[in-house]
Amino acid sequence: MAIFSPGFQGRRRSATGLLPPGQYETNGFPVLSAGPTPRVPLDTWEFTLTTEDGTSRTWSWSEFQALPTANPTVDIHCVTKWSKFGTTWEGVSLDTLLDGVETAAEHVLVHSYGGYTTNLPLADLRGGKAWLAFGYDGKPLHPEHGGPVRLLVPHLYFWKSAKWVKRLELLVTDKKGFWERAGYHNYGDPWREQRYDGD
Ligand SMILES: Nc1nc2c(c(=O)[nH]1)N[C@H]1C(S)=C(S)[C@@H](COP(=O)(O)O)O[C@H]1N2
Ligand SMILES: [Mo]
Repeated sequence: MAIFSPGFQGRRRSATGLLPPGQYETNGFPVLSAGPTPRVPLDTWEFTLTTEDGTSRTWSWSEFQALPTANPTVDIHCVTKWSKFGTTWEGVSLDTLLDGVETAAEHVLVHSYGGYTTNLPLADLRGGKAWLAFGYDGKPLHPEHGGPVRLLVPHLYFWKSAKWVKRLELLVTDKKGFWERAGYHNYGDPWREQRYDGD
C-alpha cells in the first residue's frame, strides 16, 4: 500500500518521462541555497538587463507584472542528483524580455539579490527554454525557492536557475559564476552528465 503525505495528489507526470543519467526522482522540493534567503520587498524590487555596450533596461515590479506570462510544466534536475518531475510555474519568457534588445553578446552572467551568480550562453535563454518565474504550483513563488522572482532554465542543472534574480549581464566574453568558479561544469547539461569541470 502506498503512503501519501497530506495534500499529496499522486505522482506528477514527468514532462519528458525520462531521468537523466545518475539522477533519482524525488517528490519533495528540496531547498538548496548557498546563503541566507534575501528578503526583497516588492516596492523596491527591480530587474535589470544590461548589454555589452552599457545599455540597460529596468523593470519595476508593476512593469514586470504587466508583461505576458507563460505557464511551463517542466522537469528539474539538481547536480546533487535529485530530479523533480512535472513542476508547474508561472513566469515571463526570456524571449519576451530579450525582444528588441540589440546585442552581439553570446554569454550571460546572472546576478541575484544576495550576491549569487551563474553563467550560461545567451542562446540557452532564447527559444522558449527559460523564464523569470514568480509563481510555483499556482501560488506566489516562496522566498526559499527564489521568490519574488527566479530564473528557470530547466534544461540545464538547477544551479543555473538563479533564485532572487536581480540582473542579467550580457557579455561578449564568458565570465564564470559562483559554482562554475568552484569547479562545477561551465555548461551543465544533465543529459550529458556535465556535473564538474572536465565532465
Ligand atoms: N541565488 C541563488 N540561486 C540558486 C542557488 C543559490 O544558492 N542562490 N542554488 C542553486 C542550486 S545549487 C539549486 S539546486 C537550485 C535550488 O533551488 P530550490 O532551492 O528552489 O530547490 O537553486 C539554484 N539557484
Ligand atoms: Mo543544486
